[in-house]
Amino acid sequence: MNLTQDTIEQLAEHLENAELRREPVRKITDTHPEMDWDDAYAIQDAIRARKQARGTRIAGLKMGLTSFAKMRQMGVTDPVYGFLTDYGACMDGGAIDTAALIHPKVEAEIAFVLKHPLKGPGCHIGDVLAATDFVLPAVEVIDSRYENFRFDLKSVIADNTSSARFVVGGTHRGAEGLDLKNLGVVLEKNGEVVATAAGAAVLGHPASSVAMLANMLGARGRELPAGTFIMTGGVTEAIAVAAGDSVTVRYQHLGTVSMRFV
Ligand code: OOG
Ligand code: MG
Repeated sequence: MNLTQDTIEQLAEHLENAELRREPVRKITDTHPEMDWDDAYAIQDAIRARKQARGTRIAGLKMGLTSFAKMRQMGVTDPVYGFLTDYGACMDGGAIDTAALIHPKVEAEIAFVLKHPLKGPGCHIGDVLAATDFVLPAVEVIDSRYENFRFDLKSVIADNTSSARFVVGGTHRGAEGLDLKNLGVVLEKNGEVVATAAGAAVLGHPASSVAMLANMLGARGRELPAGTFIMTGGVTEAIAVAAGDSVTVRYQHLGTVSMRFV
């Protein structure tokens, strides 16, 4: 760690205020180029603590930048993790208020709910599938607090990996008998197909994203408890949305997830 506790707290407040006031800011590595990975996750943890102190509940965890499409789009090379909040959960088929967001984008994702805890290091797809209660279709609405979505990995980790809203579909299936690698995903905006992918777009198999999360948390002495809801990362590049847009994502074997932006 290179930053003092005071600086970590101050950067957490700065980034959380950007979210709450919807005022984008410059990426924080411009002013704090010395910050390291532990500093970045410490800032994210401090944002989480600020929210929890005000009564926010943590709804789950997310992996980000797990597909080559996303890494290419954002110009980065490694996956990251963040947390989901209770106020971020939106209804399938409902309306999402863009007035509370800066520059939202949607991502089609496959989500897992665990029935057993997972603790890295050494977690692999087999451990994840054995620990999975069921999988669900989900859409993440990301909203970077950085101007023009311009960031580097440390800045985006500190900004809770652009986490903002998410919508979970109602079709849940056990992982057994589901070919998650070949599972097709079709993303439509205003009735037009704008992106397509298969589950394998995420690190070769969405379960490897969960394994990587368990291993990244394990390196920090943490584990994934039974019952954890995990979003594994966008299978395609993220698609910008604005008030008036509607989005439907069709998942092979897992139904659809839809929302409109107002
Ligand atoms: C970072 C978050 C990426 C995903 O699913 O890849 C993410 C960003 O692109 O703003 O959530
Ligand atoms: Mg995402």
